Amino acid sequence: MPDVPLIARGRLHADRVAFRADDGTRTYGELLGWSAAVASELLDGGNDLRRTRVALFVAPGAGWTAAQWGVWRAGGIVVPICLAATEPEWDYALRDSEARIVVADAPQAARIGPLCGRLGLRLVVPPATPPGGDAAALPEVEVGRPAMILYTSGTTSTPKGVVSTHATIRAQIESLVQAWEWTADDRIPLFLPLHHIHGIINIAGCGLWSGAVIEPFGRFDLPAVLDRVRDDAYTLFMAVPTIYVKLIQAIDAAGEEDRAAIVSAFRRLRLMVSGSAALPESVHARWSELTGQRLLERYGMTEIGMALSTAYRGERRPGSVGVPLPGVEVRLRGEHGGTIVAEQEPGEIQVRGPGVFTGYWNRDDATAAAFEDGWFRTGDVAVVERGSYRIMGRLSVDIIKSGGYKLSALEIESALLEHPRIRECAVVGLPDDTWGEAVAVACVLEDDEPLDLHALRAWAKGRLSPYKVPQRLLTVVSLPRNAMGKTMKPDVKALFSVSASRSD
Ligand code: MLC
Ligand code: AMP
Repeated sequence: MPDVPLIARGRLHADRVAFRADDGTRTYGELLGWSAAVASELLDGGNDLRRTRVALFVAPGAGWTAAQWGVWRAGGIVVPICLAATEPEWDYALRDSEARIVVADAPQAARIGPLCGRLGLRLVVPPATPPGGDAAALPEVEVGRPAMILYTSGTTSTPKGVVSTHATIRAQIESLVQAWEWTADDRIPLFLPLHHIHGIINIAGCGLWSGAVIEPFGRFDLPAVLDRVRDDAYTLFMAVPTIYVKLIQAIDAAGEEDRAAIVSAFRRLRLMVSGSAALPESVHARWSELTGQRLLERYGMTEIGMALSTAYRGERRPGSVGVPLPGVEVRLRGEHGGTIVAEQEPGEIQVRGPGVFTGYWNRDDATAAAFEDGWFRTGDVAVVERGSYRIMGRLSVDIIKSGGYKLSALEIESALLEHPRIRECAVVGLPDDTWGEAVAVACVLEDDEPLDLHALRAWAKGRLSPYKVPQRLLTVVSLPRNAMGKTMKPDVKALFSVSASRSD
């Protein structure tokens, strides 16, 4: 019986440790038994889930993978859910994906249970440890079957579900395993969330494919991660630029002895990678000066996996995201059509290859609009500079990247407009040394009373994930609009710099 690719790979490493955590280790063999038990429970006497959407509401770790593999082995589609999101956001993802089942560990089940009840969804709480015993017969799952739906915010006011198949996932993983020379001797920390590809594909997916050891953290716990780095627990480290900024701050603040131990431990890693947002050249330079590590920078997107990477063996120029990864085709498209061939001429990055997603869930129009002659339109603009790509920015002003999370200004605006005192608002991303961009909102109020940022944040945290909540607030008499009445976002950004220089 053919297995889904990642599970077939797991069988090659059955006796090796897959996850190491405070509460012990789990081998690949245990993951196989555990996931078979999850699959049996999901099937509940049936023989194939036949693409049923199963939402995953499980803390990062071996239990998460057992659940993911269990859904796959039962023939379902995994919909990973952001644990830090709010109930309205969970409600949206569950309804939009037309999920029928939610798999949750016991602590998460207590949080999502009431919503499952209201939506009439089956809640499955798998065993907390790998059980013994026989599993039911499992269906044959073809590699072209949809495997995962990831929600991504973008140029629409509601997130879209990005559908990938087992074949897409295999292609995304194989490309990275080859380019970055993953082996079964690798050990990597996993502190990024498991509802985005950075954590799911680049870290967990590649690690499990290779038979490596993954060390999960519930969140980015900086002191705990640094302790394990000092223990030489890892060979690889993958993070977003904000995390490197936070690590630099921690190292700069450490006493001399600690600092020497930390930097020499980082120096011993075989590879450190940055991605999901632009790595400032100053951070690249400072990290290299401190640890001797030249960060490998790569560029990717939920819809395509990773597309560009600087060299594992070779040059890693600050500001550059390198060249296409194995199996990925990249072209730059000019403003007026036509493929750009000249260096230094900007164009939209378009991508083609087996790692590209199959479409947005239930959004044929959005899917059609996202492709041009079979090439996926990323909406990111780049130039080629001395043979490698440099990202210049995005075509849409409504997309913000904060700490590696992609946020939609439109989605945040629509939530903020529900505030009883906000008549109009415009959300923009402002340059920020730690977060890359910080969410800022300019508001026109219903009355003349001041609106306090802390109060607005507290209110918004009931509606939006914490990382979407504005960090800056400006109240204005009117928003800058063009003759068509459309808000002019560059002018909104300028309002914040005027107000900052006034308060200097
Ligand atoms: C946390 N906070 C943020 C934030 N993360 N604010 C803005 N932007 C963010 N990204 C806020 C919290 O709400 C909290 O506010 C305060 O900061 C401290 O929270 P924290 O939880 O202690 O922060 P920390 O753990 O340090 O989180 C930072 C982070 C996290 C960088 C670890 O944001 C993160 O995991 N980012 C990575 C997301 C990711 O995986 N992106 C990849 C997408 S895939 P308060 O008010 O409570 O004090 C993709 C494709 C590709 O992009 O190419 O990879
Ligand atoms: P997401 O849609 O969450 O998968 O985020 C993908 C987006 O992150 C891309 O479209 C880029 O805008 C951005 N991104 C990812 N990696 C990089 C990078 N190395 N440099 C600049 N932007 C990046």
